[in-house]
Amino acid sequence: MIDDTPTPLGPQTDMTVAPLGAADADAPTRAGFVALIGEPNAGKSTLLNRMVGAKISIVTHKVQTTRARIRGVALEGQSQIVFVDTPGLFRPRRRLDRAMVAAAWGGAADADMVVLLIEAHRGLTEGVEAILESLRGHVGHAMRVVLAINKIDRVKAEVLLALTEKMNAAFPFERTFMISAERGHGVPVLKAWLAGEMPLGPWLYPEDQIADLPMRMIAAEITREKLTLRLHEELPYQLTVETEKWEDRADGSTRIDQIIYVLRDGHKGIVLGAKGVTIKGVSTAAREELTTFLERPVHLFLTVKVRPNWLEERERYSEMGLDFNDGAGHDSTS
Ligand SMILES: Nc1nc2c(ncn2[C@@H]2O[C@H](COP(=O)(O)OP(=O)(O)OP(=O)(O)O)[C@@H](O)[C@H]2O)c(=O)[nH]1
Ligand SMILES: [Mg+2]
Repeated sequence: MIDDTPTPLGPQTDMTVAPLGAADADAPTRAGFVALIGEPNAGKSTLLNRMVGAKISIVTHKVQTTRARIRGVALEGQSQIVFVDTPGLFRPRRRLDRAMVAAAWGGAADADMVVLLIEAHRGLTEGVEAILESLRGHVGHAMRVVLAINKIDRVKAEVLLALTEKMNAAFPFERTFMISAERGHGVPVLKAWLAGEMPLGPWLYPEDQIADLPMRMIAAEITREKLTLRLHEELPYQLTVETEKWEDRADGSTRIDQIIYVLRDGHKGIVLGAKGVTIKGVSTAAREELTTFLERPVHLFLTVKVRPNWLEERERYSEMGLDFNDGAGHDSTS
């Protein structure tokens, strides 16, 4: 349920902007990119999905779920807002981590507006401080940054006011918004404000387009979400899913073949589970979601392949929508 109840706001907040309504039909169109950045688990993908009104980006309770930039398109009055979901920003260790963090900063650099999401109950963490440090280098160089304090359903109002002050003392945010991406609180206010800030210009996508990534990638992401939810510890971070074949059949159904790449034989056994119970659960859950998404019956065929070096293979990165070369280099936080 979307709840538009305004939440208490601190300094530099803006509740006065009303959504652009149908009455503005003669107003000039606006269109632009809004990058959602933040620590892993901040709720970026949840917010993207809510802004767009459909599940485009996968969500789990675990960190580092999103791996690449995912674009979702939202309309608000005469404005088209292209939200760019990004991987969480953290201290990268592996090539994959570095490529993910580079993709996130790339998304921010290319956007008309950056929304930094933080978690209300965690506040100004070391990870957030590291992000602010990187952002400081960009401010004044055309990067516009607003703060969205997310998960306000988890804290009391006093906590929010104190956190707003602390965050705005630490960084010159243009605005502060308080939201619950999951429940919808404050999201319409943020959306309306962003809509008014988008540059004047023609829309970038057709009116009915809500996502800008290939269906086969969305399908692979759905399966990866189900795997991540069922597998423990490091395993979700050591596998990748690719859609190998896609066949829209004459009978109105779709056959999708996917490969799950894992690093070791032992991982394959865990992904399959005793008597195949794990992979069956994953397959059923993914097929159900795909059927809803595609609005047609789906036959999903999953194969698990051991590929000890997939984390170092260029092709795997292009399949994920990441730049292999971005993963080269040393540890860094930005
Ligand atoms: N209580 C509460 N939980 C939320 C809210 N928004 C998101 N979550 C939960 O936070 C967890 C992480 O959400 P995601 O949207 O996957 O977070 P993310 O920032 O995309 O994470 P990465 O892709 O790992 O960087 C999920 O369990 C969400 O259900 C919120 O407003 N309130
Ligand atoms: Mg995400």
